[in-house]
Amino acid sequence: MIDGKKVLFSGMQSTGSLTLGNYLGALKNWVTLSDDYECFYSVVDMHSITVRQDPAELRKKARNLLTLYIAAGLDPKKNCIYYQSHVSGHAELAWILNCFTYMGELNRMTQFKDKSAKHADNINAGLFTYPVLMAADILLYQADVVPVGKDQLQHLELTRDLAQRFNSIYGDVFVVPEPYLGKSGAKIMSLQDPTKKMSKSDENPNASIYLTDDTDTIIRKFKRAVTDSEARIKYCPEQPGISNLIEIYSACSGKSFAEVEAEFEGKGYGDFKLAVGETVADTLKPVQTRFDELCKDKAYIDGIIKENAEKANYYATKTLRKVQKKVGFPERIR
Ligand code: ATP
Ligand code: LTN
Repeated sequence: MIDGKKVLFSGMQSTGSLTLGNYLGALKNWVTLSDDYECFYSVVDMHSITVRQDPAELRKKARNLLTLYIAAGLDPKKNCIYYQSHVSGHAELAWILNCFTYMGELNRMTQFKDKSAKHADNINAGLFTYPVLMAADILLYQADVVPVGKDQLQHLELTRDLAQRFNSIYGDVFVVPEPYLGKSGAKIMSLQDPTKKMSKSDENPNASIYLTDDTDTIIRKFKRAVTDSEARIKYCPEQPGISNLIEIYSACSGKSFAEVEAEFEGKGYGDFKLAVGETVADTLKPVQTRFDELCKDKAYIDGIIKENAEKANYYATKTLRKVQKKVGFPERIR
């Protein structure tokens, strides 16, 4: 608890450009939560280097991501928006937690299996212990809730296990966090392969809608979206492509699946895809406008980066000192 409010932590990697999946599955929900919780929203740049990055690009993407958090509606005065790499406590707690994590637990992580298949030439130890750093992110701020997409539930389960394991040895040190899954848009799929999630690291730019795509690009990508030949607009497992578009349309328009099906009853895929494209473009427009404005105000963004890193450091250090004491590290002499 901070000032009587429950604590919320979440983060996104600064790899690639943010997609509609990130927006509907994460960012949009974050904004609605920021009144009810004391929120920490991190740009997890330390996680990003588990796969090879170009340094200048990484720096730029991290800044864009932090700016997009604000453009999407997160108020940086109310929410702690900061770079993970500016708070050394993340790495320090991760090390300690590493010593409480079993190889078998990490071996079971599906994201590790997927990413090692994708980056077979660079299966580094950081990729393997990635979930431990994520656990450190969350536990460092004593977070009660963690909004994530379904793909991250396994990592959150590990975080809970680590917190409970640590607490059972040393007493109540960590809050055991709960996942928070948003109501709609929980998992947006690739437009080119609707059995795969839409991901910012997908090599095919037509598979994802980026938050910075203009209206024409958005409409073109939806026109090309892979669907089926059933020719009916119905949400069902046999039609993953169309179901994904219904999910997107529903999340952007606020209409239920049944309402969407009724609206497009008897209409063709062409009409539906155009409507989805237009609705998505309308949803993203205000975010894009605000992003462009914010990018011009360097001093404002710099100020937020500095202030919020200090705030994050304050809370992180509080937990870290407690943990260091529990595991038996010598006291600091002042
Ligand atoms: P990468 O391709 O770099 O692994 P990603 O696009 O999968 O990235 P993350 O940085 O891993 O994105 O995730 C940021 C947040 O967005 C997480 O909360 C995650 O659950 C959510 N998210 C990512 N992709 C989707 C998606 N397709 N649908 C819904 N939510 C998503
Ligand atoms: N692993 C997450 C990003 C992430 C995160 C976190 C999310 C890192 N640390 C802490 C929530 C809480 C991902 O790939 N989406």
